[in-house]
Amino acid sequence: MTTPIVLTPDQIRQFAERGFLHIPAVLCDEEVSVIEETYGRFMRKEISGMGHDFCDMSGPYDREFKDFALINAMLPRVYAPELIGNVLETRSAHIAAQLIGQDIQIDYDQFLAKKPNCPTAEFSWHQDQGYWPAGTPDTRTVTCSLAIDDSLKVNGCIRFIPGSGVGQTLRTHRSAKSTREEGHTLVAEVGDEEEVEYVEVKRGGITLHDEWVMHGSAGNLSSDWRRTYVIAYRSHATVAYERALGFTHSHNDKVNWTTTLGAYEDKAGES
Ligand SMILES: O=C(O)CCC(=O)C(=O)O
Repeated sequence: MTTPIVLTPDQIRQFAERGFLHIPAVLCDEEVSVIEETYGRFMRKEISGMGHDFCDMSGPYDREFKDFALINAMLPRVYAPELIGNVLETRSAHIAAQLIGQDIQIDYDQFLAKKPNCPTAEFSWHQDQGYWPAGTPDTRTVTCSLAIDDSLKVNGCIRFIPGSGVGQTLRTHRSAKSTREEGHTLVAEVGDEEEVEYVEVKRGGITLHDEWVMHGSAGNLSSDWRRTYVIAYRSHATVAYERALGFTHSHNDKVNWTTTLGAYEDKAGES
């Protein structure tokens, strides 16, 4: 068993002030390889019964698998319970608790993979809170992204606007496509003068971000995949509150909940 990662006061301050943090080498190569086996089953579309939880984040739900640009496997631990308790879950839970408190649990998990040579495999600028129900009293969130492949500028690594979430103000989000049926992602405006920081992460490293920081990623211009494994932590009270609204982070949810975009009647999911 490895020694748990203890964050320094500077790392905790960085997360609070900038809204994100990069920690290299959280998992070793062999540990990533174990996760990769299950990951591969999702990427080959071998897991059945996922409905809209297996989709292309950048396109319509009825897009054919062969045409996917940005593969999204939502809630993988629900569909492959062997993931429960894996090494990333254990280590990221311990790290997240140091950032936002001990009263937290996994809210959702997600596999995201950008196809090689795919400029459209992008995440528009957004705040995660823009995807989630408005009115949740306690929004504290840590979203952890593990780099399965080296995540580089050329393959569309995550990028942030440091400090953009400090006021906890939600910018106006609109659908990145003309309707959300044509593409699930949302986009918020970024000013020309805003400083953008790209975070390149080696395989086994993680980034952590909060629910207010503006972030996104460009398309994949390399000839290799960019695969990430996301686990988001929120408080027990918040998870209970949002589940009572019927919001489970599944793209199969059929609920009415309100975001900045207004009420959705159907197919409301999240990032
Ligand atoms: O890793 C990326 O490309 C962006 C993912 C993202 O926006 C998120 O996890 O909230």
